[in-house]
Amino acid sequence: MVLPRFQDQALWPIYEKVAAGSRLHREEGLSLFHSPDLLGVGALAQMVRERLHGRKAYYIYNQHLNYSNICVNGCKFCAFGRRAGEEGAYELTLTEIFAKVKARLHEPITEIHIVGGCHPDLPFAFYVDMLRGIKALRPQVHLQAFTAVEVAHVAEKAGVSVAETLAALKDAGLGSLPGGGAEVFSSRVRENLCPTKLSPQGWLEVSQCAHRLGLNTNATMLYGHIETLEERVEHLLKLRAAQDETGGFLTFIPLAFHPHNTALSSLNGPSAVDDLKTLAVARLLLDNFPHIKAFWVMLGPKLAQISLCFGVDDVDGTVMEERITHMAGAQTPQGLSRAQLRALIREAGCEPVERDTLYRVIEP
Ligand code: V47
Repeated sequence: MVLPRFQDQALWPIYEKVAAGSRLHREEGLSLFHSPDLLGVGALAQMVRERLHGRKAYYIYNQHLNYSNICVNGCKFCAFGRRAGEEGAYELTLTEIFAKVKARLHEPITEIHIVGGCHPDLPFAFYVDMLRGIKALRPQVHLQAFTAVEVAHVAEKAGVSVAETLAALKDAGLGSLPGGGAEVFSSRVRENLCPTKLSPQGWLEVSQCAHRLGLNTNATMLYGHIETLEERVEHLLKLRAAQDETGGFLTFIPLAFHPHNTALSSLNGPSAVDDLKTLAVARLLLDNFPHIKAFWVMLGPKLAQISLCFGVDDVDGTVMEERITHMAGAQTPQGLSRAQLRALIREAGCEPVERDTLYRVIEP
């Protein structure tokens, strides 16, 4: 076996543990974040990525659908959310939502990713009817819908438990939950940026409740704003502990903060080195997560491509219409074609594999 070369000699003890398949701890997570040796950290993450997935890199043919941006939370990092009645607030009707689905029925979409805000007064039936109606139009599609924050909000408004809410949504066609709304599990950060949002404990409870009902979920971390590296490591360790208990997380997606049009517009957002290191450290600490995704819409296709050499095995999908990141200043395209995704992956020395939401292989 060829030994990696490290500029940072402090990486050697971590290498020994990664080679042995041993679990890394808090201090090792911090050493990785603090290491100046980006390529060394990336090489460690690649050892894990290649052990799990070889040269495979996944993508999906998906459609994003943001049904409303009206939200009671008013998070400082968000350029998408609006209060009801505020300029720029929107709310699609069921007819408009179904029209967006109908407009792309000719495409081989396998997943519709549905996210909105915490709307103050949409009735429970709206969410159920939306899922049922989309399923009637596209029976085979997987609906990855509503973050844990939205689910808790809908449950509270309807006066029913989270378990009952998830069961009703599952009955209407819900297939899994996207990973949004986790932000950073730090009370210091949340008191400052999103004091009224569902707590970290609440976010984890909804996710674990979904797992117990047989629904997979994803997990995210919004980084590159006011959080510390210690708080990032804490976030990853909390996710890892939750996954040890219920095992239903499929993918972890670090979300690179985009400051434009937000209350934090004086910040710069993360650097490319920070993006790559965060993905690599996530691959190393989250030893019980099958997949690490680089969401190309936030990172840009070029950095998402490079990230395939830093522990990442998934670049998300075709997308086609994305509002959350673009309203916060993303300069990336609205979508990528299947051919573009495959070329991007192949050029990074990986084998492109089209997947469905549950990572079953699709032959294109
Ligand atoms: O919950 C909000 C984040 C999330 C900003 O599960 C921001 O596969 C950056 O969760 N800059 C929504 N991020 C997106 C999301 C997601 C995306 C792609 C795939 C998956 C998945 C999940 O975006 C929000 C919030 O955490 N966000 N504002 C911003 N200014």
